[in-house]
Amino acid sequence: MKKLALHWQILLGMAAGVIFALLLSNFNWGPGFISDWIKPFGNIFINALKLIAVPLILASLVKGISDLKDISKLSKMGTRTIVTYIITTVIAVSIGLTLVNLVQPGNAISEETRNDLLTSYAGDANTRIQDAQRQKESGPLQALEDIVPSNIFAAASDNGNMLQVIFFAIFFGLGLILIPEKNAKPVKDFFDGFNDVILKLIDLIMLTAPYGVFALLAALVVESPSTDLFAALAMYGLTVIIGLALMILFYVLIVWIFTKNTPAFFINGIAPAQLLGFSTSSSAATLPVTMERVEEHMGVHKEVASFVLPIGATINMDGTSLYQAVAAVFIAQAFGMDLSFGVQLGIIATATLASIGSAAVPGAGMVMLVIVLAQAGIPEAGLALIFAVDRPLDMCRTMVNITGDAAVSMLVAKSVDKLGPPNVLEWDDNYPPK
Ligand code: DAS
Repeated sequence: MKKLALHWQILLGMAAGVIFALLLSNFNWGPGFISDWIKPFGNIFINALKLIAVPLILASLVKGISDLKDISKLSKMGTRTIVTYIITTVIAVSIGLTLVNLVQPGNAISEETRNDLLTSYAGDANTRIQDAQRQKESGPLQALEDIVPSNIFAAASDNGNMLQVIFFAIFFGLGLILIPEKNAKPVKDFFDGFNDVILKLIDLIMLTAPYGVFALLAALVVESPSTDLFAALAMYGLTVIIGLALMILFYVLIVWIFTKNTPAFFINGIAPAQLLGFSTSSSAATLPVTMERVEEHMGVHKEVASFVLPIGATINMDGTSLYQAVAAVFIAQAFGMDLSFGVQLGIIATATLASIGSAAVPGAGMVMLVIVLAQAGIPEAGLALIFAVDRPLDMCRTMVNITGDAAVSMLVAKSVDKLGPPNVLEWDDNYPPK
């Protein structure tokens, strides 16, 4: 039988987890059996993802920063590309934060279920909540002071100091840019290789995802039999999807305004890449199709597309950053934490950085969410809530990541006069006609 694509396996794992737990709940040994013999596999899956977060930050940020050197060297196109990417990402995170504060999906959880959550995740939750309270009581610049680690190994070991690891990675990357090229090359080659290894590890971890989500959902059903948790998860998923849809609308509008290409033209142009991104959950796997669509059907000159899109596939993940903002605040709401405005501003910074650091492979955005939670003092235990339903959202946010890259490539092409006349669908080989 042809092997089922991974995302169908994961969706099956989710459904099987719920059905298995519901069936077992009819026998009174069900909850105990699942907690003792099934739930640990869900925790192993989560631990493996958390394990990979710090190495992923180091690898992708050091590589990303050192690659920036070549990019900014590439004259104004490089700077324009990076500035536009960062602007669209901050807009995405802001839309996510606005929506999750308006919809308040986490508050659909009853007090009783919230207490269940706090009890079953007591260790991590209480520590995080106390940390967050302590942070509130400390001085105005405490958050700034906490960014600079006094010991990188201590920072890397305590998941609570992700910004310290990010700070070190950026600092190290800058140092790498400033030393002579011949000395930097072996270090850059090391981090390129290190990055490849980490991406392979994410692939391997994601192979266990169907079993991990089976265990997570089975545990979720027996531990919080209340339907309000599932209602809250549904509201959370809906909030992410509404935010992602708003991002697509945003891209259609900016392309229409700045390049005169109509919404119909833009969507027809990018749709095949969107569908591939949706089904693979990987911007990297879709990149060749995104490039073909943008060059052959949306009028972007090859010189611009071959520069802007590969960068976008790795550092521009607007869908992911929006999802991370919604997920972080949802978990805080689920644990009854009201995040201060300052902490939410911090989420804009960490979600933007986390999406830049996220690799263009399935599940990467979920791994980097650990950073956003840790920095905001939100219990990582909440990951068990949303990891179980992550894959369908990964498919949607990857589609948005790709659409954002295509939109920015058209804006950049327009700004360097390398965009064909608007709304011309098919290009012959001697494009551009001048
Ligand atoms: N799946 C990632 C991508 O390829 C996005 C994510 O994991 O959030 O864009």
